[in-house]
Amino acid sequence: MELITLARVGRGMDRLCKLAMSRRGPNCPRRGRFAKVPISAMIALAVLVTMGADVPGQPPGLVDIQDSNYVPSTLTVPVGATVRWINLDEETHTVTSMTGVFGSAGLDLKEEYSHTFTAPGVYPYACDLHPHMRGTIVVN
Ligand SMILES: [Cu+2]
Repeated sequence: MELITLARVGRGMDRLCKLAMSRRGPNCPRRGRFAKVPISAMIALAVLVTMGADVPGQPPGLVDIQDSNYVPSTLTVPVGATVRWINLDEETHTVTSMTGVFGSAGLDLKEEYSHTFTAPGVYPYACDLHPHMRGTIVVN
């Protein structure tokens, strides 16, 4: 994910400020006053800006495989989304559709598997090696 510098956030605030000035007159704080804005507020804004960034083809779905669980166990994504699973366990796991729609090989630590969901539906899956491990992708 793209890191946004505080300078860039500052420029964004300037832009907002100019917008406000054009409507209400010149009671906008000068740039120097942004130095008094708590750094946590700046970071929160940076996170919001990052989340709002529309990146075409950006995979909206990520499932961690952690402590023999799929996290989150149910993930809802839009049609066309690519879901990426990452194994964070030292143990080998698979991502295996229970309806034969998709399936990974054995994933070792830090290995990944991705699948793009092109049709709406409910897609249950499990681990071939640990059948009690269950997850569901909901596509709508
Ligand atoms: Cu497993």
